[in-house]
Amino acid sequence: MTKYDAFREEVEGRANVEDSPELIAYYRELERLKTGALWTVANKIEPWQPKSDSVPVIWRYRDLREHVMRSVRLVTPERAGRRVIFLENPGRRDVSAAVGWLYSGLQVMHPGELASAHRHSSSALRFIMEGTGAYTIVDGHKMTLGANDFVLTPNGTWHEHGVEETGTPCIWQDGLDIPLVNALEAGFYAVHPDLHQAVGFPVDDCVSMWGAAGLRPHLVSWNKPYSPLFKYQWEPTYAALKMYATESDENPFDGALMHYTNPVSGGHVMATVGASMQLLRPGFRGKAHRHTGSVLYQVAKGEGYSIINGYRFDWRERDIFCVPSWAWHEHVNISATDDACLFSFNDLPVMEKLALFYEEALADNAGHQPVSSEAAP
Ligand code: 1HN
Repeated sequence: MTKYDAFREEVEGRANVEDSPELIAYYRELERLKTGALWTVANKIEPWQPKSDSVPVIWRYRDLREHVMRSVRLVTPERAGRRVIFLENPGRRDVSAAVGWLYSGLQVMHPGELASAHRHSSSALRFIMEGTGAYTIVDGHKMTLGANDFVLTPNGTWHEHGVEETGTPCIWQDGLDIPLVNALEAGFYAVHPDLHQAVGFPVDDCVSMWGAAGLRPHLVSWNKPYSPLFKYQWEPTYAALKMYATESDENPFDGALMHYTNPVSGGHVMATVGASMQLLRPGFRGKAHRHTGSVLYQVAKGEGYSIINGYRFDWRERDIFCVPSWAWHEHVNISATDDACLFSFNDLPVMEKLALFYEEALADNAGHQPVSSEAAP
């Protein structure tokens, strides 16, 4: 029994009013006055504990890749704006979310293609899945991108993407907070007046300036609400994780978990979206916990499975899966010889700022969930 079940048993007095002809007539009168009786909706709008409409889902790359590639023949980036296949959670179709208030999609671009510049009040990121020659330009800063690199296009920045003529077809995951921004009714969107922006700085200058571990440039100031480091490369990230994994006590839930940070503040990379990479050593079997906030994972390396709300989801490189808010989850690396790495992004900066972050370890069953013998619904 969780502490919430115990709490529920102790508490009386939830709404329990039976309909009568007079009450039904009364409700109609209230409705005409654009009002309602709280006791008819109280149990729904005040759940005992977070109740996500999102369901755990895995999107396997081997199922999706061919369909993503097919879109290249069907639409151009000019026509489509962005050539993206988005991930739709069956419980969140109404807001086009992959989980909770987070959007995700797979974007594909061929060598020589480029998409026009725009900006919006949503914060966005991309995680490169395959291909060479991809680049993103953010407010005049051009960044070259390779597999497992992570790039930010923070809210309000002009951004555009392309693949060099000499490159190969590229696919990356886009992650955005669009559903959240729309829920808050704060969405703005603009196309760049010249359709493209001039590159105003040396290529990859943000990495030269802000990318040195533990060092901050003296003469450059930064006071925007997002990281000035727009690109986090895979090699130094992986090296940092391996180093951390040998030196630290293991986090029982997440193995060696590190957060991409704003080098100026040490905080999350953007105001509404955080991102992390974790390394699960060979044979790692994590314990189950749950927390508020939604998370989308992308497998950067290795093979394993996660148990989410009692269902097992087997994953391998480039698969994407989601953990809805307050869902139990535990991760396992099935290899006895190789480590596994999970990239993830989340809305935890929002939960933290609003003082809505709660976390709980599974106490029962030595910290592991019973696993359903059925496939996930
Ligand atoms: C966007 O700006 C991109 O910049 C991708 O590539 C997907 C989905 C909705 C709104 C903006 C991009 C997007 C998006």
